Amino acid sequence: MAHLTYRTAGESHGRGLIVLVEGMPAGVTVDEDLINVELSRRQGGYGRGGRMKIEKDRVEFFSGVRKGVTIGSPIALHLVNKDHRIDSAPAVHRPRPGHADLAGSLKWLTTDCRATLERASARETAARVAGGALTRSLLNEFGIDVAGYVVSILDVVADVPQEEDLSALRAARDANEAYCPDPAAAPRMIEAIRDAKKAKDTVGGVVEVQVRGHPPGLGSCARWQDKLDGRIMQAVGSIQAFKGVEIGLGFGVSGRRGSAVHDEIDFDPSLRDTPALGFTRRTNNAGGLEGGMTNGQPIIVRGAMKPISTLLQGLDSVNLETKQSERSDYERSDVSAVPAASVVAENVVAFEIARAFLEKFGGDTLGEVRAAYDHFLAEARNL
Ligand code: EPS
Repeated sequence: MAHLTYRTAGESHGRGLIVLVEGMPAGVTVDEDLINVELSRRQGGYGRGGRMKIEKDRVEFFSGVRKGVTIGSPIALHLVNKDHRIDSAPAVHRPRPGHADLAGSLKWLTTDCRATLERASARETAARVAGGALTRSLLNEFGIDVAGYVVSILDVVADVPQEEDLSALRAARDANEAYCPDPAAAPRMIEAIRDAKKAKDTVGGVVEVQVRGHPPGLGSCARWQDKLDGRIMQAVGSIQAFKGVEIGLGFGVSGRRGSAVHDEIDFDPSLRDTPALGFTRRTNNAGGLEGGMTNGQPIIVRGAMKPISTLLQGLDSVNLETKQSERSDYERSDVSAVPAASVVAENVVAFEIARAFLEKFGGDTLGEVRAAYDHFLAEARNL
């Protein structure tokens, strides 16, 4: 039986994008609308450029699904690029500092950065969102909820209320183009993006993802490769333009004593039927992960995105053909894609949760997965 994995293919201005998801059990009813909603959220958010008026991302299933239900075979999803012109797009000789342009051109031994930038482009994140959103159909079967949102743009920082469930947070997030659940911060974030655009500049920010409703024991401390915190960090840290990932208190753990970091444990027998099996914590500085495993508390992950490296004003660079100093090339681009990146982060984290869930409870069919899950919970409640 295959482990849950996915891989993507496609260039920014090639024919389209493909994501191949292997290891989904048979019998999962696929919520195609959910995938398309996530794809269109990813295309939106304040700060996007002209490209998003051209594309209208909708997923097309090539394989693995029959009558809307998974059949256990590899699932290939396809997204079309309307702006398909990779063969006629101009060469790029002046690498943008911060972009993959220079490093990739040196790696692939070319002076034309287009060979690199076409694949390095954040267009690829549409495929990652499609793959992650597909696994939400499985997570939803088990009441596992995931939400991503923006917590800061430039120096505007949101105050995010910690709620019992994620629906209020999601509703507040969806009410503005900054994808920020703090209604006071959202307009100031939009202003920061607008000001950057006027200055022919770009801005980055921080996104956060929360997971609720998952059981304890996902991931493992037994092998470094299986540590779920490490996997989540790779998933988020590999999103285009991300430079930092934190779980829970993150870097904040280093500046406090242990007594102010570790989340003290209580037990409430009336909560035995909840995902945390009755164990409660007074704080959640661990962000739901200890020893590379879920501890039953909400998972909280943050990722920092740098400002987009394509600046209308350009930056000092070198022409790779002549080696003369010149300003970097400008291509049509976004001023900020932080709101969009919150959608990407949400769905790549969802994928890692689904992967860890199937490693613990996996089977060929949804029924077998459910039986393993129910069995585990029954045993755990009897501890
Ligand atoms: C991107 C540059 C822009 C963005 C693009 C990512 O595209 P273009 O160069 O065609 O104007 O719009 O993002 C997407 C296409 C997408 O779907 O997110 C880049 O250089 O990374």
